[in-house]
Amino acid sequence: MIASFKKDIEKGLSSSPKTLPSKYFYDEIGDDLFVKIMHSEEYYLTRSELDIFTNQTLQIIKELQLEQSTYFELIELGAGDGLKTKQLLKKLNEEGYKFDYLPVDISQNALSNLKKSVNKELPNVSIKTQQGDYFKVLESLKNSKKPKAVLFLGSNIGNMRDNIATQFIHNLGRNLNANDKLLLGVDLIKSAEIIKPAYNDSQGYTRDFNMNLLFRINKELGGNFDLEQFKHEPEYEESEGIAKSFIVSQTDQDVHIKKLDMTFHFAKGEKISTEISRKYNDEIIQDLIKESSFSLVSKLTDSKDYFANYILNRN
Ligand code: AVI
Repeated sequence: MIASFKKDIEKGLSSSPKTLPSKYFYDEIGDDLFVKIMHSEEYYLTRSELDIFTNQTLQIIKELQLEQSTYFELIELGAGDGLKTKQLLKKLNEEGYKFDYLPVDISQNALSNLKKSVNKELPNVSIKTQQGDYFKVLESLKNSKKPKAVLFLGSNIGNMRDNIATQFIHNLGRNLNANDKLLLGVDLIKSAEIIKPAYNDSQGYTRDFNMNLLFRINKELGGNFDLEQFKHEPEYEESEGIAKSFIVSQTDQDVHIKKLDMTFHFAKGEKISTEISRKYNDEIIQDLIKESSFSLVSKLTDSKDYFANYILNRN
């Protein structure tokens, strides 16, 4: 981990414009902050998707074409705390469906916690956690003859650039069989008035989440970033539909990173790009899947039309 962290930080801070990969938000501190973000008033994404999973559960089951008589696998990529999925598990269980729930995550800690809570709240649900890289796990599951429904929720796909997301969907298709399903949860394009506060909450959790990148570089690589001299700055234009997070240097300054044996210069006002969170509409989704083996089955939205769950069929 430290080797790739070092390499990615060196590459990102040496490029112009400077970048830092958002995947490094998520250490123990970052995981904690992300939970706080999800519960914050301004971050509507989690609540909106939970609204769909709570109020349209039977519709989800119908659109996924799950059958009571056929054993299937419900695979979740990047399972987190499973809050939304548990609504679906509960309904499937009540209605007598036969299935294995296979949450996939890189973090064994997240999976262990999820397993404990599912075992406690839904003791009849069969949960088989899968630790590792999404595609390696999917490849290992490919030979199973059971129908599959894959969940990729939370607008996690929005943290990928469109070309990477297209590739991701393509790879998913390669690892599934005909008539398997994909449920893709995405945040929808809407006004800056709603989106910008979601990436700049009043409690400062998102600021700390973003600044955690500099904190980690200081802690793990011996950097001397003065966090007071950098500022969290989100941007969003509705016409583009992409929320962007930056860290902006407040002054002309040099930062030394011991473990890289390198010094980086930051001009006053210079921005480090740290994350993109793409927002979607039907056209963008159609564009993402047009070269893939998926076709659109249906779309469910929450009561405010903020968020969508697209259901796709593997042809
Ligand atoms: C995980 N991901 C979908 C979040 C998002 O909305 O892009 C990460 C996040 N970044 C800032 N706040 C939340």
